[in-house]
Amino acid sequence: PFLLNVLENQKFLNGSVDTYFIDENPDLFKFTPSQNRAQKLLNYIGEVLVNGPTTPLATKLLPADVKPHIPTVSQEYLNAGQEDHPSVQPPQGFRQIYKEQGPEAFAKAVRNHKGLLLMDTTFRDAHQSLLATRIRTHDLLNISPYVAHKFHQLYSLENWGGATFDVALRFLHECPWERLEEMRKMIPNIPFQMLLRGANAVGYTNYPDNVVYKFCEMAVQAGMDVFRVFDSLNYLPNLIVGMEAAGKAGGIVEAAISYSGDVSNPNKTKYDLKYYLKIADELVKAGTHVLSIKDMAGLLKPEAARLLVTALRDKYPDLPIHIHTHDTSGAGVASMLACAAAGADVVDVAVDAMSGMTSQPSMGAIVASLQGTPLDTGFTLPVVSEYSAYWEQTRTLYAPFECTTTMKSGNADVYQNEIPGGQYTNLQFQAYSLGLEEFFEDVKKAYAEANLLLGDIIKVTPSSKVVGDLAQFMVQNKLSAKDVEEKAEELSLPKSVVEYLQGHIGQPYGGFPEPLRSRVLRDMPRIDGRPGESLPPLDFDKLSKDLNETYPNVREHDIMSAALYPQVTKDYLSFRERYGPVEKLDTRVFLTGPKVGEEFEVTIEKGKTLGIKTLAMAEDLTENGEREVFFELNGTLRSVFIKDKE
Ligand code: 3PY
Ligand code: ZN
Repeated sequence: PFLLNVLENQKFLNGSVDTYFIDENPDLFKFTPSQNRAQKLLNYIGEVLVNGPTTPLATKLLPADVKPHIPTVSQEYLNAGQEDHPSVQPPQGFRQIYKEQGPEAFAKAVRNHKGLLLMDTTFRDAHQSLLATRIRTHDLLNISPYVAHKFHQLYSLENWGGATFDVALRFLHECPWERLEEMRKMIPNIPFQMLLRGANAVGYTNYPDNVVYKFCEMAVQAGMDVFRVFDSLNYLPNLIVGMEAAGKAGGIVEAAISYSGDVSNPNKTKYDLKYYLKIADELVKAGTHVLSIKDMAGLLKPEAARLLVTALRDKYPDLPIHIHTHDTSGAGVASMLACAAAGADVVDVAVDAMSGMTSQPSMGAIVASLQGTPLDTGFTLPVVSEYSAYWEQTRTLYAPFECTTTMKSGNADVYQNEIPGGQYTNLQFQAYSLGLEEFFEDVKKAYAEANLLLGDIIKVTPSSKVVGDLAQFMVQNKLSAKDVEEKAEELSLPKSVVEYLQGHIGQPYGGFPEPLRSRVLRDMPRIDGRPGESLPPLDFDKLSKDLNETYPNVREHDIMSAALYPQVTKDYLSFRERYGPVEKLDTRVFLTGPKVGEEFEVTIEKGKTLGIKTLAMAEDLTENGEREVFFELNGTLRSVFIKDKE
């Protein structure tokens, strides 16, 4: 069916049009296809079949042709029949305590708990580190009932924030807010945790304060509970904005200190125990409910873990301590066991099939190691293994994004270069896809030099990008650290480096490097305090008006997405309008399309399932350069015309 736009025009419908109406409103007389979701999805599939993937695949590997086995929750649950609204409720978890009694009671319950608690990062950091953040809502929701029923003792499930927000919109063409709400429906009992980049929210740059506040408010409404708040320079004013935003929204505030250096090495003096204890003190004063150490590069060796956690435990006997790490060197399990022994309440793990290397240490390994001890996690290996088996199969759907195409093992060289997990994977990947395997070795060395040039800074999104950009610049231009220092005035350094030196992301501990800063900036403007302080508040009403003028069906969530990622969100809205709910497709079909002759189902809403069969593609193009693709949709013949871009 086709609709004339004019039939929706109020002026026209009121009859108050004059003779100029048609000339002044040519758009109203264009035909716009008003398609249903099924037809849009056929257009999407046709597009992928004719022109290839709509999201760039990172390697030549293709998604496996498997349908991951979803483990059974329980017989009782199956008997009740419904997967999305089971009448059999999952067991109670820590979320009930938080929702009924508030964040302080939650913190107390965590602290009083006897065994070691776990946060499962499988839904966020694990795939951010191993699969370029590409895991789709579809595959998360399939396993969600199992998680709710079998992992109800988790401290939390990390399933949002960090890079997931951006990647969902930009590459997966799906709404991060809907993902959150859908997971919440299926997992009512386990606290959800997100990574909030302080004043950068889930972006790469400082936002006006009102954006950060509203973002947190909406996140809590959509089902978020625990906010791990960090700042990429451990810059307190930025951290505090994030903490206040999360706290005001009613969330559980988990302020995180990003870990760098090595507190077990007396020669590494910049980030010593005193440094961490001082920040901890500030975060406690600022009212954090839980204290977190965020070891984003996996530098916290077992002995350092023992020293740091013991010191924090002694100083704050009543405060829950939660440790995050990456297993890049291979020492992750040992370190998390050391943290537990020293009195940490919670450590981060990823399910076995999604663990190791630049991801988190293995859940199964930690569970097994503590079984029968006073720190027993309460999980059993068969349950972990079933969960892991699902992810082992699911992971093969994401073969095009596998870090293991290039990364074959852990590497303890991370202690020398201090590259965060996700960035380590990215840099290696980049080097290999440029065909410059040795380039990665050079970049890693340059990364360490660039870090020292910039003053030995904390490195995590976005400060890690500053160091990474400088390192690549040095390798590409064959510059030593000394060259950069001496030629700083003539070099056109990466934008991120210049902006960092201007103070755009905050103030580094120990100050900016001199004379480098003055040489680079000369008379350029500098920001001395908190960057967000000088940004005018975002006008949400105006943004809403602008979006509604161009896009139909704009929702409140889309407006917030646009506040954070203006262009990415506009592209997403256009895509959604054209291709419908692509997040409902199976991952292989979404990425590379079905095979000709293949039959598959898509459930677009509860009780509404489409049966689709791809019949054929026309050999010849039409006069307009379009290719006809034939389908059977619920038994009826349909076809779509797709512009062939070849
Ligand atoms: C992120 O900011 O996304 C991170 O995971 C930092 O470690
Ligand atoms: Zn991490």
